[in-house]
Amino acid sequence: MNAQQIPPLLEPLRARLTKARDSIRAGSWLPPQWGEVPRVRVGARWINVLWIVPIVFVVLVLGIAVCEGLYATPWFHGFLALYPGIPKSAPAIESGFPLWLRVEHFLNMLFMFFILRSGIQILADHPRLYWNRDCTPETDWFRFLHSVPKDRIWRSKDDGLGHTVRTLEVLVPAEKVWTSKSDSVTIPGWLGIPGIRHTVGPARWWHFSVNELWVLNGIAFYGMLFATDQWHRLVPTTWMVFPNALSMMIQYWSLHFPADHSWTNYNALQQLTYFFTVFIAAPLQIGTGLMQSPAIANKLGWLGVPFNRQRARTVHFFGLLWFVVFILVHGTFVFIVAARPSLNEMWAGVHNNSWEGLWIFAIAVAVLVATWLLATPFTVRSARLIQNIGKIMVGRLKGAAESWSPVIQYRERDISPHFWANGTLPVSTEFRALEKDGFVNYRLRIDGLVEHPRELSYAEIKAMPKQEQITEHFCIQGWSGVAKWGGVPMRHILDIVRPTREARYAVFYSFAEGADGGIYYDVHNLRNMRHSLTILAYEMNGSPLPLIHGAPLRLRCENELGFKMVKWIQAIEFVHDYAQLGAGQGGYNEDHEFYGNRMSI
Ligand SMILES: Nc1nc2c(c(=O)[nH]1)N[C@H]1C(S)=C(S)[C@@H](COP(=O)(O)O)O[C@H]1N2
Ligand SMILES: [Mo]
Repeated sequence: MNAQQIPPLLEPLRARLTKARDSIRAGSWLPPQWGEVPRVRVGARWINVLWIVPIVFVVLVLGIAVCEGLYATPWFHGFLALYPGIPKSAPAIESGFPLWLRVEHFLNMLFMFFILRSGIQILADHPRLYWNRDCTPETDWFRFLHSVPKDRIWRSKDDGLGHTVRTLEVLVPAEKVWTSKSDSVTIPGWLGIPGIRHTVGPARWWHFSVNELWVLNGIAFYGMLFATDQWHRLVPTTWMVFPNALSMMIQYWSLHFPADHSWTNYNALQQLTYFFTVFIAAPLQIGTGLMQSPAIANKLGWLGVPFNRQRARTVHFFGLLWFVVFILVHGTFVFIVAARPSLNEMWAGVHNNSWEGLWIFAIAVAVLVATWLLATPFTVRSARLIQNIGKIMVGRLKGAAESWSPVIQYRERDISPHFWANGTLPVSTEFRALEKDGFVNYRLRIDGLVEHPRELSYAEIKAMPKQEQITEHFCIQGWSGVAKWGGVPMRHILDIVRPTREARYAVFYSFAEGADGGIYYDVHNLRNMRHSLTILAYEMNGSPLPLIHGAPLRLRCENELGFKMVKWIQAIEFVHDYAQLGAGQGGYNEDHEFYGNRMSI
């Protein structure tokens, strides 16, 4: 039987899914919200990071005075004779700057700019950093948006009988609850890609796709480095690198710039910083980046408790700072120490005083500037294309990661005191009526490619085998939280309705609308549905599921990012294909916000 001929039994619901634009349009997107100058919390005080400017200035000037003084001492003369800046035993590189090295250096630069910008864009979707996994408001140590407004923090209240009050007094308008979307900020389009608020979808495709190219380039670089004598440039082979680096620091800081020997040797200070960048900072960024995903965080097992997502995110941010500072200082030094010879070496591969390097460098800069300027307008106009290219480049890997590891379960005491909320509550009169009666009249419709279509009442669902689990939630925007969920395993539902052989996906239809109109939905493959921790939850932290978190029923699919867990579920349809639903991307945020359908990374 041809699966496409089966009439969809949930036709009215399907009809309420909307098409979506292929570009980002200001009119139908979240309105802009500018953040503030980044601040760092010290105790109870928030300190503006711009203080760093005068502090660095004072440190630089004082450093010059101190190093000038040191430089003139007889002690330093003796020290300089012993440690001129390059260890005496350091082998000289004979191959200069070969073409492969120059090309990889350029590609690295090109990729790095995209990675940094898209990384900042992702950060702007939850403009706070924490050391704890819970992301409780006021516990952030860094932010570039005001504090979460106290009167808009959603707190579940206890009714005195040990039950969380099930409903909010009236359906809460979105403006009254500070959701994680409310928290996202606009950044300038020249800085982020594309700067527009809540464009984490396209930004992630950029970040991951270019990362893939960057990693490939890095692997080629490591390989060539060790296949030739070039590794001597970067890898110190004597402890003398440290006193020599100190010597270089005093020389530079006292404004005595010694002759540059880069053609055959980097000085000890260059060697240490380049070594750190290539062999420590870069792998650390890859590791801490991946550790923020459910697939890898769960793979870490209990190590994921001390090395939780927010710590990884914080360390990842320090890595970002390192790369930014490195690029600025490295670039500055090229120009103040030995501009022409350095450009000749790194861009033309020649060791002379010609102008050759400058021309090639100028062309490279033109390419970098052009791609920098085009990235944002191109992303705004062709967000769907970015999504499709991203899927080709990294989609398969993200999909494969769904089954990489079992999901970790936590202990009661790990439960987060605060759990962010996201999305907009259902507003239909139908839902209000159900909600008013405590969902006694609620029916979950399960239909489509199943042998036994069913309508299950709330009471029937609660009478089914119940499973409880304490798990970590990973929102694509960057926050996380641990909660205990109770509900019926999806496996049990599958046993009842028995999907046919043609069924490949389960579509979850919400009662709520998405931000851009049309009902919120998401599509999961059946393997996710058979996962031992996939449940239809009606309890949270031992109490009835609060309305804002998805009552009467919400999906928990623990190996995916949060947006895939549809709240306020009204129906489930089993289908063969999802191309004909909505805009065909496999979910509301996939259609409207350019997310991927399989997202365990
Ligand atoms: N119907 C509906 N379900 C939804 C959303 C939504 O906007 N509408 N948001 C998703 C996102 S992005 C996340 S992170 C989780 C948040 O769940 P919580 O509000 O219980 O924290 O719900 C998901 N389910
Ligand atoms: Mo989310």
